[in-house]
Amino acid sequence: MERTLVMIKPDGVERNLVGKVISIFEENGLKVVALKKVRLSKKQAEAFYIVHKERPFYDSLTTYMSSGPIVAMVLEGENAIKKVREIMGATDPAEAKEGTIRKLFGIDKEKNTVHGSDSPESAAKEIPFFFSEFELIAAE
Ligand code: IDP
Ligand code: MG
Repeated sequence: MERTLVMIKPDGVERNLVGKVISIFEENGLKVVALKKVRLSKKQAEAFYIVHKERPFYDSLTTYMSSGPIVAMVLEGENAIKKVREIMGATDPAEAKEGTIRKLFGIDKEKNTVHGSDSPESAAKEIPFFFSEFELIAAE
C-alpha cells in the first residue's frame, strides 16, 4: 500500500467539482485516508511549490494556488502515486488523455484542477505539509 497527496485546485473547488473528482479516484480503487478544505496563503503556496522556484510560472502558479480554497487529501492504494498521476493526466489538459481528470475538467496548463505527488520522495514531504501524524493515524 502506498499513500499520495492530492489537491483539488482553486478552479476545481470553485466549479463545485470536489465530489466528481473524488468519485473518479474512488472508482479507481483509491481510498480517502484524510481530507480537508483550506485556503493557502501566498507564502504557503510558495513553500509547497518550492521545487519550482526557478521556473517562469512559479509566481503565477503560487498566486493562483492562493487565490481561493483548495481541497487536500491523502489517497491510499496499490501504486497510489503512479495510479493518481495516470488518472490525473498530463499537466496540460490539451495534451491529457481522454477520460483523465485534467482532460475532463482542466482549463489550461496552470488551472488544471488537480495535483498529485510525483514520487515517493515528494509524497513524503507533501503529506505532512497538510496532515499531522494524528490526522493520519486517526483515519485508520
Ligand atoms: P504536474 O502538476 O503535472 O506535476 P509540474 O510541472 O510539476 O506539473 O508543475 C506544477 C504545476 O505548475 C502544474 O500542475 C501547473 O498548475 C503549473 N504549471 C506547470 N507548467 C506550467 C506552465 O508552463 N505554465 C503555467 N503553469 C504551469
Ligand atoms: Mg509536479
